[in-house]
Amino acid sequence: MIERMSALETISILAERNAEGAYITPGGIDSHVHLAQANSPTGDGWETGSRSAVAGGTTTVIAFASQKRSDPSLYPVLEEYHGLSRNLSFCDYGFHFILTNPTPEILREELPVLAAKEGITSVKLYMTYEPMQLSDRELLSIMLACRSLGMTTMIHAENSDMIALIIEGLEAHGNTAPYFHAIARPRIAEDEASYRAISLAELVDAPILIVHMSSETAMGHVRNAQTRLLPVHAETCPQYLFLLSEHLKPHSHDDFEGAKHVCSPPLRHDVKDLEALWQGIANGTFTVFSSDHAPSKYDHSGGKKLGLVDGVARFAKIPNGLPGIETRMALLFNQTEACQPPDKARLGLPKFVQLTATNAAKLYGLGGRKGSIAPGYDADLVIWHPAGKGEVNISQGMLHHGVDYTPFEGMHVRNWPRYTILRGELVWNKDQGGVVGKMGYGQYLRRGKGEVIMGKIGGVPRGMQEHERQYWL
Ligand code: DUC
Ligand code: ZN
Ligand code: ZN
Ligand code: ZN
Repeated sequence: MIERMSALETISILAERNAEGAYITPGGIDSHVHLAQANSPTGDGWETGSRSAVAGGTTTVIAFASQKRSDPSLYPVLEEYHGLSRNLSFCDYGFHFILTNPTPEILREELPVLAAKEGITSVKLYMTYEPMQLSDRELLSIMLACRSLGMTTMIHAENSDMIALIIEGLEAHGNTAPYFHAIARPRIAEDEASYRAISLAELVDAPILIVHMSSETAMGHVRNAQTRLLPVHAETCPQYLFLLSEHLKPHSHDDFEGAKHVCSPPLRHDVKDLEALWQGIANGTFTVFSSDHAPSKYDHSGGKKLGLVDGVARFAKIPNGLPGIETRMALLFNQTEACQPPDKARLGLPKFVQLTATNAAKLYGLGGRKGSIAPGYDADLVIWHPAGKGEVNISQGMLHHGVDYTPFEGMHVRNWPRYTILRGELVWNKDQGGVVGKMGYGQYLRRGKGEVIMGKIGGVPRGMQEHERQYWL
């Protein structure tokens, strides 16, 4: 095995042998994936999910260890999720906690220990979904605790009551087909919650990251906050850049097939929505580009068809989330100048690297080790095909995940990772052998404190002057 400190050495060896004329980028870091999670019953486990990751050029994933409301402590939760992943991963990995019951003991006593000893330095919080959602007061308490520990607070921002009201009305009118999922969760629900999340974070001067953003207005709230130097980060995902709500409509032979495109926030209606998000990619509003790989099988009695109740489609019962861990890197690389003529390219290669690897490493406490090609870093690399080679029509048959469809079926990309290298070891060889890494080679990563990438703590708040905080904080 090639040791750490040898990324550059690795490149020179590969450049001589196999990589002539090809781009080499850092191994992808997918900082938002759901694997073997209790609340996605037929989703990928670690074996299939991490195998799929390396086949798509991702060498590190950060998945979720999800607290149930009834869990009074996070230690058993972590043990459970270690148990589900230990010796099963093809890629390196860490965990974020999903907090649903933020007791004072957890915030004051457990989080500091888990950050220092277990290297879990980020949490995800939900503003929607009854079993998981938190009140504004709870969000504030968690943000404060995380701020003092140098942890990153990720937020799923949608207004729960707006959505509940619309679902009630849709169901009363018998409008329960998959398409109505996109009606039930309008952009304003995301806009309002994103603005509120930013306001809460501003009050307590805490860094946040709003996950899986899909709305131009919500993105504008983030952009404004960043302009005021607030430490507000944003994430978007392939589905919000490439897919529209028309996919939720009935397909030729299967009225329920729209269920394959049910995610939250939902796919938006208009190509203008996609264009707006591409602007956010180009102008730096988005800090990370992750898959939000949240897979459920379509054709499985316990999976997507959960939304078919006695033969009647009920969108509100369809598990939310799409698979995408393997397609993420190639879909974005295909939009760079490496694959498109200059007037068609959506982003440059440096931005591709920041969005798929470097920024996630910094934000989530893996800086100095992951996310860049430099001395002292792990030799985690993707070697692409030379220009003009390696094109692929994405199809379910070529993928390595555990689910039975891809929402990106039929999309054409001009390049695909030819080799994936994790800590100096070849783990994916597209030409010969496919996934050649060993299950269990992936290591658990104890992460350090996250860096603030956008804005700064102690910036210029609008809602509360710095001197006012001294009386209560
Ligand atoms: N949020 C996620 O992060 N993933 C899937 C569904 C959801 O609501
Ligand atoms: Zn979410
Ligand atoms: Zn479709
Ligand atoms: Zn998610």
